[in-house]
Amino acid sequence: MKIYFAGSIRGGRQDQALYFEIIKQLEKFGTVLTEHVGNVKVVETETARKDTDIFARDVNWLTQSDAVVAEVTSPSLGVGYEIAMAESLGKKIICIFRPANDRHLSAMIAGNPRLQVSEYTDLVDLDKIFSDFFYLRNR
Ligand code: 6IA
Repeated sequence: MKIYFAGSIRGGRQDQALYFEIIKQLEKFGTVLTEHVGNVKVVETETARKDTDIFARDVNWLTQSDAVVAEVTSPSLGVGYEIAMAESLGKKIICIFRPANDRHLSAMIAGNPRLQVSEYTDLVDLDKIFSDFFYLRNR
């Protein structure tokens, strides 16, 4: 199972430590192609790469992936774009979101009946959400 994990980069890195933990959890279910999303140094290490190379590499990985897991709590243009592209490619997709009073998920994600959006508060919730997504939905 090749998993494409999408999380905010230029949209804001406030959840980076959480992404790192989510990626570790996802590794129980398959190979995560996009480990850099959880890397504390992604902004420094990736600045040497050209945006055109980043885009081409990510689209290639997205195309190869079997499933896309998108953390959508921090709004990110790149993550939204990846979700739409994954939908067009017919990928298995789950969006995970941490609700809060001052946070509202975009209607373009929350209102799409073809997307599974799962709300969570912590990593313990994600364990069950991911098990259901990767195991139950395959049967
Ligand atoms: O719009 P955003 O930057 O928040 O988009 C984040 C999403 O786009 C992630 O899910 C990644 O898959 C992808 N992405 C955006 N930027 C990069 C990147 N380097 N390297 C790999 N994937 C990326 C950008 C580094 C830059 C801040 C210097």
